[in-house]
Amino acid sequence: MLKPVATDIDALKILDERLRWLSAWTIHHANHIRESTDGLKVGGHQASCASMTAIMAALYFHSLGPNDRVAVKPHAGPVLHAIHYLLGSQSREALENFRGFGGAQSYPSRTKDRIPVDFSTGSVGLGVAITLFASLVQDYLTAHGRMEEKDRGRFVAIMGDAELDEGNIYEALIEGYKHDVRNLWWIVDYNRQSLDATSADRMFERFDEIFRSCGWRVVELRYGKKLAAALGKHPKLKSWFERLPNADLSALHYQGGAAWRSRIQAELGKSAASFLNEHEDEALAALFSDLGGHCMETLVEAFDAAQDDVPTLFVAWTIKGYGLPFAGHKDNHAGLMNPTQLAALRETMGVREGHEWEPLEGVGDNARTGVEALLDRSRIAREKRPRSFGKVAVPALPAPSGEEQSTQAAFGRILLDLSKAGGDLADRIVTTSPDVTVSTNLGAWVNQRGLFRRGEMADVFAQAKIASAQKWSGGNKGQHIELGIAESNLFLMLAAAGLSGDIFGERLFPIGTLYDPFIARGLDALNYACYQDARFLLVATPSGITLGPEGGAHQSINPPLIALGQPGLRHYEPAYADELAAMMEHAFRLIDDPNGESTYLRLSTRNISQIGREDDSWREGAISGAYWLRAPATNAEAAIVAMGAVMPEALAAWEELREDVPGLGLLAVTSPDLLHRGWTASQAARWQGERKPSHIERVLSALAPNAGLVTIADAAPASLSWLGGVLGQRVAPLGVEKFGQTGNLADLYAAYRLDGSAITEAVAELLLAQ
Ligand SMILES: Cc1ncc(C[n+]2csc(CCOP(=O)(O)OP(=O)(O)O)c2C)c(N)n1
Ligand SMILES: [Mg+2]
Repeated sequence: MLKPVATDIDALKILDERLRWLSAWTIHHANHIRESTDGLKVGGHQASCASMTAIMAALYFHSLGPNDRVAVKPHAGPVLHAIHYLLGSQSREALENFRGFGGAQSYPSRTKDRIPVDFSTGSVGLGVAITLFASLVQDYLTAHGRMEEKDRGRFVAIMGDAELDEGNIYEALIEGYKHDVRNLWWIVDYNRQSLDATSADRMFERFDEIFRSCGWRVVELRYGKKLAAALGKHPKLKSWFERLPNADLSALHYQGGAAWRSRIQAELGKSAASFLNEHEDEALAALFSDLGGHCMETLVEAFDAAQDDVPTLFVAWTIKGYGLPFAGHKDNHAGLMNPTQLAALRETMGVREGHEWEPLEGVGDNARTGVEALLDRSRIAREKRPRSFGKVAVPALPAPSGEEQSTQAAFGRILLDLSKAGGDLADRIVTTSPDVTVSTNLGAWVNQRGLFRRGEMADVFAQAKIASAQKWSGGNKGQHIELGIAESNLFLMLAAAGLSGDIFGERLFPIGTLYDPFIARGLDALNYACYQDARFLLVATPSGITLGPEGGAHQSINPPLIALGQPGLRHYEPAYADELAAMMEHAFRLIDDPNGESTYLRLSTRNISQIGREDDSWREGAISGAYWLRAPATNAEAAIVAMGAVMPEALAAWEELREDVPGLGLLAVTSPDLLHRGWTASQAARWQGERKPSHIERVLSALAPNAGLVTIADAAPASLSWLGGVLGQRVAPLGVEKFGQTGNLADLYAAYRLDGSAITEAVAELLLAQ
């Protein structure tokens, strides 16, 4: 914590102006000065930036310590870049190329920006909530002795007021309350404008109540010092001001001093005469613009006063577009100043034409020393930390034994065995689940490793000697973070824990479990986690219509297609327990590999007979996405291509057909996702002169060029049907295209054509059609 000296406030005010100028100029440059080759609007949000330059100056140049981490409102990205430009950690070149290829990103990006971005933002609400889960991860690491108390930081989210409409914020708030989260500051840029218009008055103060009831301290920063003093002297004026609806307030800010005067005259008459006489129009506009979020003294005082660890919501009143010609206009969200307006702003900022990029241009000699000193002190807090990988040894994971197993049960066994064997990896695993811990087979692991709680949580049922297979006690050393049923929180938890190597320098191996269909519930948060390159293992089970009696609401159909289109996440779908063990081992390695990624395992509750193996040759193929479970004869006319839980049907059909269709192959697909990626990468490489056939091309070239493929998966058939495009082979796709329903496996597989006879018929048709 940097203690302010009197001159710091002046320096901070100067830096506030610099940020307003540089953010506006960066956006202006990209739109009006940089040559456009495609005629597309470049865009940017000058008004949203101007709204919070004071807040960000107070934070970055005064309040933040080296261990604090911030999620910045996405459309204030240019302010963050301007901060780093002033600190010397952002280049002019990157700013000149704002929103251009390889330039500063439109919205702060951990992976794409060269400046230290603690959390990427873009999809509003998610950046806010991830700070809460990051704070929970910090508590976890300190409780586990992986981090020292003195290295703890605060997690700050700077958000727009309309961002408060995102439901995921309240899901996080509820979860946070249960876990007694702390060290959080959420700062609302309360400009009462969203994208489309001004925001609804009826929510005023309701947000405060919601947060307070979840244990937060709410600090309202409504007035700057000058406005507070002026209104303090005029109680009638104050209550008039406080009753102004959002839209009226914004309109007055836009219209300026004369409009304030005539409105006050009309509504307060004589009682406001002396006040109005004391102020010229311009002074009136300036006075009413002195809201808390623009007043440096107010901000610094408020931040200094909140130094304990109580989670705090600051509601900082602001004007959208503060200091810009479209301040307060309801349409200003994507508004851009025209060159004349920009030139006028430049003049008022004391910036000479041609010197627009000079960091401290227009700052007088007297003030410069103080500003430079403040920048120097702030610099240490904001360095980009190297990412941390490759430090954890991942042991071989043996497959659980058993003639018949489901992949879901095998998952639980593998984790249990790992827990019993102990070691660094086991100690760094943190599991989490939105109220489906037991039903996704994490129970045995939790029995071993316990729930994570700050403070002890006794297992009341166990103490009362009530028989239960599941221990449910928690404490500081527990390794399972139990969440309420909110899948979005699961993915944010995985994102935060999956960034622990980057944020805290301590790698965790987060494993999250949920039912496969409910991935869709948290999809944007999942994408958000992947976009930041968070590393985790997602285990989705049960899946497909194979779930049987649970029925259509719980039977997933399209997650393999989701995974096919999701960068940063690799999908594996094992049929057998030994495949699963290999995949989990690989997934752990990928978590701790600089070039790795996260893994999604789609598992099933179906018990199936395990396969006898002659050797380990299947393993490499299984990790690469497919292997021949039954090798085809050279130039075979047909193959069955199957994935996951329907493998027994595929094997049975293969047995039945092998005499009639000599050389018939059975390909076990373990990852359509990896096969597709390999295929397209190899195509792209052709144009770079290094064409090597991809795994799936090599595998399928064992068949005749015009061979027929019967593809089958308990999922959307498009997961596998594209395989025909690889070598131009013909395809008969089987899979689930309609909503599922209750039933036993035989009935469901027959009705949805996932059974042996569907495969036999499809093979016959392909052969006949030749
Ligand atoms: C999930 C999501 N939905 C929609 C958007 C598009 N969007 C970007 S900013 C914005 C309005 C933001 O208003 P507010 O949070 O008050 O920020 P301000 O610009 O007023 O500071 C919207 C709808 C988005 N980025 N993310
Ligand atoms: Mg707003």
